Amino acid sequence: ATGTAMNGPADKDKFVFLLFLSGLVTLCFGALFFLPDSVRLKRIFLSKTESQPVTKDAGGEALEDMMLSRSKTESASKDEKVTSSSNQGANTDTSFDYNKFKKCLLKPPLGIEHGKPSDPQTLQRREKVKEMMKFAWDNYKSFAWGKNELRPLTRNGHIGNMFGGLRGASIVDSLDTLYIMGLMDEYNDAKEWVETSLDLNSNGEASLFEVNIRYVGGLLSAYYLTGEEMFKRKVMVLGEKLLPAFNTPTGIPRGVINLGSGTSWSWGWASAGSSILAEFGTLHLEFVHLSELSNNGIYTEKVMNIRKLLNKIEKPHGLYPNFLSPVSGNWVQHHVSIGGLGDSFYEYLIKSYLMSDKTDEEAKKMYYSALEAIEANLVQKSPGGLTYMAEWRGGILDHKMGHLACFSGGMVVIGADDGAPEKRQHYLDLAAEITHTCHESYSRSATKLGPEAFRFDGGAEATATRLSDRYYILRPEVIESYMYMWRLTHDPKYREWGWEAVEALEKHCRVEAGFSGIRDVYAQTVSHDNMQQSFFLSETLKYLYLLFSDDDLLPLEDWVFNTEAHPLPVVRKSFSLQKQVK
Ligand code: DMJ
Repeated sequence: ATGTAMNGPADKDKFVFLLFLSGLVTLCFGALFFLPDSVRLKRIFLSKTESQPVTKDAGGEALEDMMLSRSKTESASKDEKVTSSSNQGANTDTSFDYNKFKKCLLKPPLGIEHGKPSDPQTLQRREKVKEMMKFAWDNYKSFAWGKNELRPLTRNGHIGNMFGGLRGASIVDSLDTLYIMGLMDEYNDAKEWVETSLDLNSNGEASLFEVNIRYVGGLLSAYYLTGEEMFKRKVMVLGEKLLPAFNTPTGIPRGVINLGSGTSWSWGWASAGSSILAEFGTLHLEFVHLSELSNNGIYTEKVMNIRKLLNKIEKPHGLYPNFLSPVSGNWVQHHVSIGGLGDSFYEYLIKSYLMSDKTDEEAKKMYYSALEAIEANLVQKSPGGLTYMAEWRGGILDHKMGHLACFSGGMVVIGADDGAPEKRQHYLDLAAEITHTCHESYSRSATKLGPEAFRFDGGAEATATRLSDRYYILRPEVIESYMYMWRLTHDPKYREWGWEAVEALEKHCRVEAGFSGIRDVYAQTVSHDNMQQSFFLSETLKYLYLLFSDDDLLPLEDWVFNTEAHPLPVVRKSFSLQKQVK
């Protein structure tokens, strides 16, 4: 014990000197961090894990560069300036060659004649859908211009709190629909608004998921379809603002982000601070394209990190529960659903594979295994012979299907060809059965529109049993499945079912100043909810228009629709190779 004790004045002097020396070293070391180029020094002195708390792997360096450019972002006043600073994060040529990209498409995006069908009745139906779009758009423009949605009964705008202070959701969501329909005056108005008035310097709390699927998706599509550089500049600024949401111990983003400060947190309603599968699992397509356009791999790294965690984690019966902790990376509870909270995660697995020019084998494997687990555990047949996808709560089935889950007919059919060859027909049949069930949920109502959720218990067969499930808010999923089923089977019944929906929308949802959701699909006299959702313009009307168009309008060989129906191009191997040799 004495060996460590002080032995007199000489030792005391040594101790004071050593203390002084260590103080000096600490001071110098600390000062390095305040030097202007401190990030590089941090890289030298800190270990990889210390310097990159956000992602657990490769993303560290790019993240730091991103954070560096972010501080420059704050001092920039114009969006365009921000873009150029953010591009400093990439270490290679940032220019995306639009003309080369166009040459790598297999077919012209708008077909030979904008997908004009030769059959007069189909053409007439398509014209009707175009008129509906113009009517919805004109009323939005007259009464809600620059707001997020139109309130068609009170003739004013709605802003809401999903988009963190961003405005014009209906405009951004409509750009591609207007463009493919050839509504060019309207498209030009929309484009001008985005250029002059879409303010990305907002400071509010946004849903990462909603901003991604509507704004990022909408701007990306607009860019890829038109080649307007302005859309690209805007989307790059916005994309960068979303990155801090991934700043969690696992890299699984939280649901809500302040677009100004970058602070993020979980939804108050999500159990135990969890993140939602359908939210963090629905970023892949857009983020891959953000990397494509910026030549900055950070976006792809973020979503690949999510993918890796989901692939690795143990799954109950092979199923993916809806709630995951962004801190521990564990499931928070065992609720599984192909409808709300889970839906588009599955959709993005198969679409990631298709969008990768069928090279993303991991996504493919995860999709078909997930589908197998869904079939084994959730797919049911009702006493009346209807196939449906039930929900699963810790092993107990809830015999209900949400309107949202009706996208799955389309999902299963677009993946039918790439699964095991012996399962192709089975998938086509499953997709057709699910789409049929969803159609039944429409045809069994008084309005011929479907409820928010329908059940298969207590004697119910594809009908809502609770008052609170009876509403229809202009959702697209059932029509989305008709569109895909039509494209892949050409069975005329899907066009007929689409037309039934058009007639029902016209009869019950069209009001004097736009389209409105309704509160009870079973009521003969409808009560309107006074909301024209932006997804009505982006999805419902677009899918209807495509249903009545020839297949060469946005051919599925070249385009994959994000979950808000914004078309994103397949990333061609040939294009990537061209980029490398540039
Ligand atoms: C849309 O915003 C998207 O389709 C999303 O995936 C689910 N909900 C709405 C439409 O119902």
